[in-house]
Amino acid sequence: MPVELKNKIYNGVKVCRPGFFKASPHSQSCSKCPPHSYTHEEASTSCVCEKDYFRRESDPPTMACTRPPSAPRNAISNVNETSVFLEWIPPADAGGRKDVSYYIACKKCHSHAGVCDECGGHVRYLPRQIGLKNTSVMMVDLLAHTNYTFEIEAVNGVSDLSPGARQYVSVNVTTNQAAPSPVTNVKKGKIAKNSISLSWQEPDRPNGIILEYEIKYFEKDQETSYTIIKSKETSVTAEGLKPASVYVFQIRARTAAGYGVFSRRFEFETIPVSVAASSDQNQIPIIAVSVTVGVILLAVVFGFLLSGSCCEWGCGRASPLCAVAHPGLMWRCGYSKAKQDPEEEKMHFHNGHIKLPGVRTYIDPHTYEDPNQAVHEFAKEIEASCITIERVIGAGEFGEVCSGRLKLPGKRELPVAIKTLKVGYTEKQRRDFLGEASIMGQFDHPNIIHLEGVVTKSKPVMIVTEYMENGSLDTFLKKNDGQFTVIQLVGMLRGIAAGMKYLSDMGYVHRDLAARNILINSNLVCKVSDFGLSRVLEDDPEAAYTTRGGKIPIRWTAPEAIAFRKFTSASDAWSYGIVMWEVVSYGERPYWEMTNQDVIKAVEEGYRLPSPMDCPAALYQLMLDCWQKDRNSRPKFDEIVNMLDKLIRNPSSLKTLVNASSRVSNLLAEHVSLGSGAYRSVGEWLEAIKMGRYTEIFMENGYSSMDAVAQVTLEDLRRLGVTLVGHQKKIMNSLQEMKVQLVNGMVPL
Ligand code: ACK
Repeated sequence: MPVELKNKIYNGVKVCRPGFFKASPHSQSCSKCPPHSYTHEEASTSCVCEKDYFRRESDPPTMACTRPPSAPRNAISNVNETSVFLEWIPPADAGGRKDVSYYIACKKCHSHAGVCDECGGHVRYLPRQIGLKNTSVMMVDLLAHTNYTFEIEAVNGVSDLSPGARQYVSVNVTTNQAAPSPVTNVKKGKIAKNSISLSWQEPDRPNGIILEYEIKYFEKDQETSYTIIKSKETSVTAEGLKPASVYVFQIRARTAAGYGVFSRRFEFETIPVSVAASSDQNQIPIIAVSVTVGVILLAVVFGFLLSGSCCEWGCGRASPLCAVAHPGLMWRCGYSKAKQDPEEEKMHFHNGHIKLPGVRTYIDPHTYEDPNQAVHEFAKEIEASCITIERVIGAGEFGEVCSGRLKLPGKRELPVAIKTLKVGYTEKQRRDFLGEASIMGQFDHPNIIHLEGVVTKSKPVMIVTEYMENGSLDTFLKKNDGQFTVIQLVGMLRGIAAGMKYLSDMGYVHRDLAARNILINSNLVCKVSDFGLSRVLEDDPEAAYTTRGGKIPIRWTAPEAIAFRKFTSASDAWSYGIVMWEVVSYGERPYWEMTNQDVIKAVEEGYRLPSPMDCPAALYQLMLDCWQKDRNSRPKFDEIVNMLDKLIRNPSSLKTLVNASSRVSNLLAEHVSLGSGAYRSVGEWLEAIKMGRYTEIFMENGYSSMDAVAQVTLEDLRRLGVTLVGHQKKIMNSLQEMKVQLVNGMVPL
């Protein structure tokens, strides 16, 4: 080789000149120094790396010197309660190596002082913190309401040899509120033959102020019949137990963010009668008491079953006496299904027995003869002087909606939304207005709008809720068209599904789930709202009268609910599918301007909304699943939450989009002719949708008739130079709409 020839030969041994090296004296030839290395000496056995380039010990001398990678790019975050998901794209410069991995540094920051500390060992990283090969990671078990900075550093095999600054991209996030972590440490106290005392420690991560504990216990192997008691302290005594029996206890804590999960099971055994007798001088009175307790318990259980079967056989209201007779059990007996569906009842009353769900059951405020009793049962009365109204933010059915501040004694000031009841209201209006508070006050979940309390003792009557900075989801999405990553949109949908799962577990059917009834806060957390009693009948401007007399928001409602008022959690799942469609299409109106009658007809005939633009195939499939005609085939909300969690954990599953050309096929005949539609020419149509600037391009490229235009796909638009997403959307949606109208015969053929 010409380069080799220039190296000198002494005593038959080749001596490498500067710029060349020979790793072994036995090797015959000199090699040129690999990239980013040099040698100024003759007879070098290796080359030295240039400044800022390095060689690992394990790198062969023939390998180029390399350097640390540049910083990762485009990091995005998605916060879900106290978990944060981070995703980024690889660095522009891998430093010349293939062994790039990522390291996550976590810092907890104090918002005012701008000071940050290391996060400490409580944070878990999934799959790991160091040596990440993928470009995403999830951090769990963070503290609630805390500012964190995550630094995503790209490292490679020579990063630790470089004295230069670390190359990272940082992301600041604030975690949301979260339920407390489980109680882990439960100790038995005094044990008698009929009672067991317990004490426990506060959960490791309370994530807020603990409002109360719920203690669930049952006799071992008799889980179907359990008792729940509540305690504000960290100790309790369960009484009325059977002697010499093992009882299983589980405890969970509640904060403003809701209940945490139950602790693991703790088993304790009451002492036998004989032991108790020998240590107890007062045996006879105790037996008498326990017989009495037994009789009372029997009476309670009997009354309980009676009220259960009463509900099952369709009596309209549970007896208010029930609540008075055993208030401790009121959440069970007071439950009435006056307004609920018989099929839903099976969730709680099965084969004549009460199925006790793990969560409390929603109580219809209609159960109460006195609506004031219901509202005070579930909502805290607030003194008007604690509220400062700042400005009007909207209009509700009953009066203005304002924003303001709430300062309760001993608590920090909170931003709140205040719904007011206008002056001159009727008694029914007052009842309906406060009915929403009676419903909302029963819920306690981070994805359900939180009720702070009500003002009923002075005027105006008010409902005070947490403040959601970004208002209603539909308006917010329209204002921010195209501004979010798919992961952010899925995060919003996940929140809504989690809220709906909670409601369906409580046995509550929403009936008006729509993006306009979801509120969104500054952290993009979505919360289900609008629990008005008469809402579906009167309040929602989208609701229309059906032939059967009810008023229903047609575009959001399942066919069986429209046809025969079969409102269930499965019909809520249909509406959830429509909300998914609204979210992915940034607040587009479902079925555009089709009339309600045409929507009913199209859906009955098996047509479904087409995929929104740029929609991940997995999301559209979930929408179609929610729109199954057979309501039992629709996914349950827990399945929806699980599915969305999986997608969030594995974002590459969201990369496959619904094929643009197949977008229309679901709702429409694909090759429908638009020639006989509302517009006589392509120019007229484009002008009508304010896209007249493209008329010439369309005409020049052969789209000179409405029939030809009907075949245009998104790819065609891009090819024609329509690059603005907003314009693409306008044109494709208008085409879609025209085809829908034709298919439904709205435009005379
Ligand atoms: O889209 P918006 O700004 O959000 O306009 C409506 C308006 O009041 C009438 O309902 C807004 N709104 C309702 N509840 C709240 C709340 N809790 N926080 C913030 N805005 C709210 C809603």
